[in-house]
Amino acid sequence: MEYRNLLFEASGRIATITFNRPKALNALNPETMRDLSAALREAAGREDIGAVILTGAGEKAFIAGADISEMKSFTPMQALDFAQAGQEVLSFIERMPQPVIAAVNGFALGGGCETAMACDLIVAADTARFGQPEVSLGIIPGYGGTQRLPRLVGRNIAKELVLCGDMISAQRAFEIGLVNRVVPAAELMAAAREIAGKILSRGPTAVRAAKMAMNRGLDLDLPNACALEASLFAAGFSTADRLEGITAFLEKRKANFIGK
Ligand code: DAK
Repeated sequence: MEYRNLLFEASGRIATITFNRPKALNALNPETMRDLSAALREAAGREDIGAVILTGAGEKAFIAGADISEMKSFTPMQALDFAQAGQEVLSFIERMPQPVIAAVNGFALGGGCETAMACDLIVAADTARFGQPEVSLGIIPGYGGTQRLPRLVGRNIAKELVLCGDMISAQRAFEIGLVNRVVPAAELMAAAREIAGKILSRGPTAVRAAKMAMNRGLDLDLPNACALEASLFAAGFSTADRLEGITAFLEKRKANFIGK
């Protein structure tokens, strides 16, 4: 499928979705959010895709936030549509079966930082900058930034970022636990693909269930989260991959997973 504001490329079981409005630093407008929703659903529905990488076109930005110029003229109903559609897309990233890796190549601000935070892992170029600058515009984060950021980095660090609205370096983002890895900019996509490749070599049904257990479990209290884990653990014993993985270990050979 063709997208107006995104590039979609699949190779080696990895789909790469590239935000492609470099002149506006890949800012998110309603059309881009519609594209993103469709592209993620395309990836989720394809059996030949086992992992997704999100990145930004150009060297400057992953996503510099929601499109400020388009937001200026929103009516309250358009703002509501934009909010609901965006929140739905980001929670779809958390619900979709494949792992999603954000390869942050530059500014990840506002909605850009929020998009990265909805992903399963974040790899950042050493030149990347993160931030929730909404309060400088007189608004608050609207794509889950006030909720996902404290869950990722803790309440006080999140408050400093959201209330002061300053940008932080990739290195600082790594130190506070916002990103998994910082790599030289030229090695960003290779690093993201390497992590995706490692995940793809593991049991696909187990990877899917583990993502679900962690993402859904974080919204539950511990006893219910552990009950969810136990159910998913038990369901794993109906898969061919479970038998193959354990048999391969005992036979001292590499497992040949089929994703069933
Ligand atoms: N929107 C639209 N255009 C943007 C943009 C943005 N967020 N960020 C940059 N651009 C455009 C600039 O206007 C400029 O366009 P031209 O003048 O060339 O036409 C071009 O990209 C290059 O930007 P600069 O010339 O400013 O480049 P610099 O290197 O000097 O500065 C910068 C880069 C990233 C520091 C700066 O552009 C900047 O501060 N940008 C704004 C960053 C920002 O505040 N982002 C947060 C946006 S608010 C909600 C859901 C979500 C949200 C809110 C509500 N609901 C559900 C209700 C999210 C809100 C946000 O994300």
